[in-house]
Amino acid sequence: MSTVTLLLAAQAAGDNTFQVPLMPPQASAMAKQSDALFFGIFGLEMLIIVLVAVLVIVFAVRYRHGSKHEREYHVASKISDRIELSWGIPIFLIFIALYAWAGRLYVQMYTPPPKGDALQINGIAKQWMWKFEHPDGTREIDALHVPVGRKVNITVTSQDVVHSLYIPAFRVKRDVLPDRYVSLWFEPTKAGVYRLFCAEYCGTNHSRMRGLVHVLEQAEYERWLDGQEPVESPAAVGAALFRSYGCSACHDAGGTVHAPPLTGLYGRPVPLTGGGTRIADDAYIRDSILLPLKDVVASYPPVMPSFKGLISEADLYRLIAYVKSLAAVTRQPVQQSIPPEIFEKTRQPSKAQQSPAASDTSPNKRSPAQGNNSPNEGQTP
Ligand code: HEC
Ligand SMILES: [Cu+2]
Repeated sequence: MSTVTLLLAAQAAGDNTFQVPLMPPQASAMAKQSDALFFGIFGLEMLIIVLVAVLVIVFAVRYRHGSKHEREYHVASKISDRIELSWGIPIFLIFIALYAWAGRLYVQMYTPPPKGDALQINGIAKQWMWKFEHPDGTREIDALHVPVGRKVNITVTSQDVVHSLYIPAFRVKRDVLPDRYVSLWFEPTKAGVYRLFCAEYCGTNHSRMRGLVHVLEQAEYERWLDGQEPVESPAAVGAALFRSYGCSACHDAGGTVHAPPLTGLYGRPVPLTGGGTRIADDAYIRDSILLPLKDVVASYPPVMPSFKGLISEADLYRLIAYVKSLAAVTRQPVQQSIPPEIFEKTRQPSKAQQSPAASDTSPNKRSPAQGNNSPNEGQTP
């Protein structure tokens, strides 16, 4: 009941922009573009349908049985070729243009904005609810509060079957799969309350797997956050989990097992056993924990146990938040973790190449040797 009242109130609230009947409101930057494409294609198709229908009717009447219209007339083949080409080529070009337009929009829709640009929300779908967690750890179920005019990126996974996160007013939808992080982004342009659905049949109560997105003014959003029960930051909870799951026994300095230190890991390329690298993003860290044998860090033994089935999706987000927070920790100057002979090599080239290598904040490639615990790591010069 309250849902309906909220939505009605939102619709009544001084909203005087034109709204196409039967369409959800346009409440994101993407909505206008998506609708323009939709109506562009729809309009063109309507034109063609009407043209064909009119010709069918006209010809059916004109050349009906018994009518005296000329039927033997033939156009010279040269002219008829020209007629064919003169409608065929433009139609072809128009459809290619539509394809390019749609392709551009698709890429835009599914390329998340740069990390620093967007409010990062973590989501978990399960039968039959949506859970969201804000960067400060505030959690909500079947509701999502976001500020207006700011990009929002939701990283989401499923705890059980395939679901699909769908917010019609923002014209965004993304399938949510178990064992995988997908992201969905949008930029709300209008304060209000909008519906959120699961758009993939996922079991008995699929039709109830829905919620409301509350788009608030920035100040109101902050007030809302302040009004929520205070929670520990995800990174702090993650740090405690890192100890309780026994990760620290291997990964912290002084561990008995030869395991890579996770400080400064996030966002860097990791060299892998068997060649190749992977950027240490959320998905990589998640895989490292659940499928440690998938990508083994170069020059480390594949001894990390899999935690598949042992750690909940919610705790995984917190462990990742903890690893992420370690990236901000000041690292030892890079040269200290590079064995002397390799460090000498990096020093020899021109000054231009030397300076990024010497700075500990630059996103240096983690060379295999660097990931290795060199004898003088952790010592001060
Ligand atoms: C038995 C020791 C051990 C335990 C326990 C362990 N790890 Fe590991 N971990 C390793 C080793 C060894 C590697 C490097 C080889 C590999 O990639 O599998 C590694 C690799 C990783 C990586 C990739 C590091 C990089 O530099 O790319 C991450 C992230 C990671 N572990 C996180 C965790 C987390 C989180 C836990 C606890 C839930 C954990 N590990 C528990 C030994 C361990
Ligand atoms: Cu669902």
